[in-house]
Amino acid sequence: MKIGITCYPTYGGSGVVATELGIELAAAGHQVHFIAYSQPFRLRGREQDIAFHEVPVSNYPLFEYPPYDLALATRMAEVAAYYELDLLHVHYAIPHSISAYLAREMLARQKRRLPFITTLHGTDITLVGLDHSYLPITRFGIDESDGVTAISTYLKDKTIQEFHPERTIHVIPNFVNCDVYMPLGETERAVGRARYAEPGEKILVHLSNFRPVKRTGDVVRIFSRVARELPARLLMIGDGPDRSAAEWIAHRKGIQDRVHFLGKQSSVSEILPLADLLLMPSELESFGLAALEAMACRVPSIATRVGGVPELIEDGVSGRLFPVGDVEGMAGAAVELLGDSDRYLAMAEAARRTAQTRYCASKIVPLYERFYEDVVSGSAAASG
Ligand code: GMT
Repeated sequence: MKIGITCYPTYGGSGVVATELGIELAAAGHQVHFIAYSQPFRLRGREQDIAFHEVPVSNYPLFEYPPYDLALATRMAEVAAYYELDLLHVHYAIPHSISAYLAREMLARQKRRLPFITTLHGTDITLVGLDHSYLPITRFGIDESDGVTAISTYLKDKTIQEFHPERTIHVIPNFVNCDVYMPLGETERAVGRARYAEPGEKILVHLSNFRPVKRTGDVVRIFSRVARELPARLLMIGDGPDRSAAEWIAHRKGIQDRVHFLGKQSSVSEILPLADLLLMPSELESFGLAALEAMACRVPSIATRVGGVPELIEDGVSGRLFPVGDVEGMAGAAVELLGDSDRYLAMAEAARRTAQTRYCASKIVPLYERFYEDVVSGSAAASG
């Protein structure tokens, strides 16, 4: 198939899922065309058989707000016509589903068919979509899509509850390539860990776009309590608006030499398996992709019991879950787990097993392929 994919190409889970999906689809023999304002950051070096089409947005002085969604619609229609795309798959409803709708209508005038699928990821529904100025158009984008998927049952239910869409929403969970995200051998792991920690020190990791919803301040506070009990380091991967606040907390607590802010990393699969635990104390996660990537590397998470996270992590089995803001609880659980090697190993194994048996790319990507075929053939359930 010839598939166009649009996503937010910068740091963020929806862009990561879209990019990894494009990579998997290309590996399965499909022709993949990314259409976005910049090259998706995880694509670098892995772009074989994948085309990238940049969306130029002209900034005419009259435009106080350059109309990206219109430029995107134009580029989508062009790319679809020039490369004879079978369908468009857009990640994150706003504004991508609306641009795809416009592109589909433009092509319909040329008697060309361009169905589009919208995948809902999280704040497109729970935050941005619920904003009164975006709610009606988000619902319109969902209902006009030829197929809609959500990355967790939580998000599907939330969408139905808040938007009452006419369109059926299919759950296709996020996935991880278990051959890329995997535990390292003992020697390789020891060599990698030595870059960040002394022998005998534990390594905790956090991976996000450092937005308020991720509660990166809690990450540092949890770590600060853990570091009082045992020798440990914290790796902070990513960047975003709350990074400097997190750095400030680390300094204020006097643990700045134990907290390593690594910034945006394109190869997180090389860093995650070096860690012992991942911290994800988010206010809300519709899925929690960072936790899944860590689980595939045999790294369990200490996380919050929010959104779709309990679908991914079974508390006490493949990780630990706590209420939002329960810094003490999360720190206590981390210390307990890191001090009990039998329990830790059982949990780490369960985490990897969950990733392999339920969320491996080889299991999930065929669900997308089947859905694409249904949508292209017009047999996907239209409304529900
Ligand atoms: O943060 C967002 O809401 C946007 C999105 C993104 O682009 O980073 O994240 C969401 O999608 C990820 C990938 O499907 C999920 O793993 C995240 O849980 C989800 N974030 C939230 O729901 C807050």
